Amino acid sequence: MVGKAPHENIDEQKLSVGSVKKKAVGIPGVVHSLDISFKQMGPFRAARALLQVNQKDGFDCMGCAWPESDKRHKAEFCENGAKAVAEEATNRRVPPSFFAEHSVSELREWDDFRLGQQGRLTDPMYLAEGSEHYVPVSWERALGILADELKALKDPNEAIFYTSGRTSNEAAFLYQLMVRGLGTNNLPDCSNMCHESSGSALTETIGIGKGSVSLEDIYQSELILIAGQNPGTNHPRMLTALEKAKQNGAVIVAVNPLPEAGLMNFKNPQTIRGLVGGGTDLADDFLQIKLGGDQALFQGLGKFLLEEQRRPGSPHAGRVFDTAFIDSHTTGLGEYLEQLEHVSWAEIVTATGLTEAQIRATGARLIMSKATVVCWAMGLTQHKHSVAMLRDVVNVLLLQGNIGKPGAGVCPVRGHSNVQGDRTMGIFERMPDAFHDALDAEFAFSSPRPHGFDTVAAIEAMRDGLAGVFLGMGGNFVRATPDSSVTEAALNKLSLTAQISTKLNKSHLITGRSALILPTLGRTERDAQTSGDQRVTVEDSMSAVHASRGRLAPASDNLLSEVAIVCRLAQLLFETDDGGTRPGAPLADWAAMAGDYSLIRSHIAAVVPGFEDFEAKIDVPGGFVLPHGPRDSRSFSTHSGLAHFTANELEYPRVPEGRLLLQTLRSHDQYNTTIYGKDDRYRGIKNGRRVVFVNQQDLDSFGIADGTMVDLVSEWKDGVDRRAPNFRVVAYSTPVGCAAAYYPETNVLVPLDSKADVSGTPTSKSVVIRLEPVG
Ligand SMILES: Nc1nc2c(c(=O)[nH]1)N[C@H]1C(S)=C(S)[C@@H](COP(=O)(O)OP(=O)(O)OC[C@H]3O[C@@H](n4cnc5c(=O)[nH]c(N)nc54)[C@H](O)[C@@H]3O)O[C@H]1N2
Ligand SMILES: Nc1nc2c(c(=O)[nH]1)N[C@H]1C(S)=C(S)[C@@H](COP(=O)(O)OP(=O)(O)OC[C@H]3O[C@@H](n4cnc5c(=O)[nH]c(N)nc54)[C@H](O)[C@@H]3O)O[C@H]1N2
Ligand SMILES: [Mo]
Repeated sequence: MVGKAPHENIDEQKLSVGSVKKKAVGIPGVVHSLDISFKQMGPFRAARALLQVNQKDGFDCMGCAWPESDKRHKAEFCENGAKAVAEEATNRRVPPSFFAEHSVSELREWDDFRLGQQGRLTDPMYLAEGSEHYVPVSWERALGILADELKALKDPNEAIFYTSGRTSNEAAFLYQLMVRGLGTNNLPDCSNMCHESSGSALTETIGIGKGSVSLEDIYQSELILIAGQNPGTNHPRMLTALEKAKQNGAVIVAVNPLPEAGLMNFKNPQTIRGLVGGGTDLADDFLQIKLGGDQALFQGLGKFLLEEQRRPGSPHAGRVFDTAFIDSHTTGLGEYLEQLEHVSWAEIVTATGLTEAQIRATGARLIMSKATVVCWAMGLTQHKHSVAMLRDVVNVLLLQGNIGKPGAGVCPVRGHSNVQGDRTMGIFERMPDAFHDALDAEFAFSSPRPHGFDTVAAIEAMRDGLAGVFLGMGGNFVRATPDSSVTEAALNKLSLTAQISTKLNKSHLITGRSALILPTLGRTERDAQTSGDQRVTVEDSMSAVHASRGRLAPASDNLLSEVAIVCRLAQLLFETDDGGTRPGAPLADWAAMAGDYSLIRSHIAAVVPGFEDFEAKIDVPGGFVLPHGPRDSRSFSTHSGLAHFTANELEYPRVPEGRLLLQTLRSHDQYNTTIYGKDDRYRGIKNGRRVVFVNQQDLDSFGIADGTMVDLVSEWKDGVDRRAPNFRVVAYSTPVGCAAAYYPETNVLVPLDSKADVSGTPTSKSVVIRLEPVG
């Protein structure tokens, strides 16, 4: 049975705005996801696919990086997980005849939704210089073209190797080995745009860039702060964990500019009460914070704790801080407290838009809690001062010893299902020396040590004519990155762009002078190699590594696995005609590894700490948890061996008169640049995506009515007006001065050099804009 794809782009004429929902999931969620599943897969394939999601012998859901609980439901059901599966396991196909029919210029006019809806790519395709149509090529020819272009570069640093976070550990490990074998560390990844700020802040302060909590900690926590995250849409299975925490007595505080439905009330689709009853109220308090105000909030919380620790009449005087923990495990308290003394409540109130009383009340909750977790996602990582903001989150947790004890810790909730694992495997433009040393020893070569380009630096290099070839291991680089016009022009300058992809997207259409599409297996599909069917592994947000095995028939007979593509390319790059290894190249048996992924895992075991006995450990259902010093033994591998308090000057965005601060975020019907549908059910939007959410008070002061069509124009210090045309204004509950609109339509507004200090992450959650009524 072959599904039908829609013929049209999203028709914004049909856009309608209804009421905002206060409850997440329940029956509407189940109905909506089954509807999408049946349209894409048909009922039989849908049932087969959905029954294997996150089961111990099934595949890992590519919907998000939230961990699986030990007691899995027969269908670990999540509305958006089901949509992610449907998107990959669809019956729709993009065969070579599709490209004969449609030129690249024509396809460039299609929106992201319509492109993605066409279905799965089936054959390797080549777009020759000057040509308007992709034509089918053999794998041999496709990989030959790519290898020849790479070999022709004057310097390996003219090649850029992007990775999106769906890639398995096995493919990621071989990919970085190939890239380093070629002689460069140019390994930008989606993480540069995502949780890089978390990694930077956590590595500096606690010695490891990963979260310190397990699911059990969430269940046992007494207080959970959820800041800058919309789990109802982006991590729906997290709501089940929060519901359980709540049943165990946890208090939940939501910190967000928007009253997100999932944070307010959850109707668990796994339970009858959830489906037909009133659901569970999750957030006890909602702090409707201004965009970028979180550093001020956490400084305010620190200040309150300090005041209570010192206030003579306070019932908690002298007992607020965990002095035993502070004395034995931390350094830098003095400078931090001095900073808190200097910051004023007035400034904290201005920066947050909250009242002092609200902040003190949250501080009082901290004092009452013996075990506190802070969870966050993009709302905290995509600002100019995100790293400082997250250091201040760590400060507050350290004051009360909330790291490395049951029910407490830092919980950066990752996005892509294996983004954390890809980092562990070496997808990073600046891996530590210890990793390079181990890699060199295992493969008898010298990996390059100078740091490579991150995502923004890669775009700058392309723009400045310093790059020649781009290879994407998954993802949709041109749409995910900031400053769309600049990035598109930068890619056009290359000699070749090649994409290893499952689905058609804009990155296949905005290309270098020539381009390749290398279609690959998805995670739901059987991966048969010479030694038999293969499994791969992934690491979730809580450092648990486990196996994933696809069982559905591949979308086409002409797909190669990501591992096979890398191995075949590496053979062309590194092997001599008689099968030997070129001088200086890594010593590795690429053909054997492609035939049997357990050989890759034995190399990983030798290179990456924590993966000893890798193969045996993934035979255990549910896999194993990687070591984490702060979580396991309160040991901190910072240069001092202690956890670091840091003194950070208070920053917050300042927006000129008549302007708004825009955050770019996800609707309920999208997965990053993949658009599943046209609705954002919880926020009341139907049949359209070009909407901008603005506070009524701002609209009144601008004299703009709800429903008006406007252009969004971003203002930046370079004086360039970046414009996203034709958005419908929606009056919405958001703090005064703060607006919201969907990504990737708004990426054109994010200036390339507007990025976070230290981490380099584009500031996708703080873009200064003005509204210009159309016509
Ligand atoms: N269905 C689905 N699931 C996904 C994804 C998807 O696109 N669709 N994407 C995956 C990926 S890669 C990622 S990284 C995650 C993203 O998960 P999220 O981070 O939840 O995604 P966003 O939609 O960017 O939402 C940001 C949230 O932070 C709030 N926010 C914005 N700015 C601020 C701020 O300054 N302060 C505070 N306190 N809050 C703020 C917004 O109002 C919003 O609720 O989800 C992953 N899972
Ligand atoms: N303005 C703005 N920009 C942002 C963000 C934001 O909040 N605002 N968020 C940022 C974040 S958090 C992230 S993570 C990035 C996401 O950036 P990316 O990871 O680059 O984008 P995706 O949309 O997830 O990539 C989708 C494509 O991946 C391919 N794909 C899917 N599955 C597989 C697979 O199994 N293998 C392979 N090889 N390919 C596959 C498909 O072809 C699909 O079209 O975007 C960032 N950009
Ligand atoms: Mo992400």
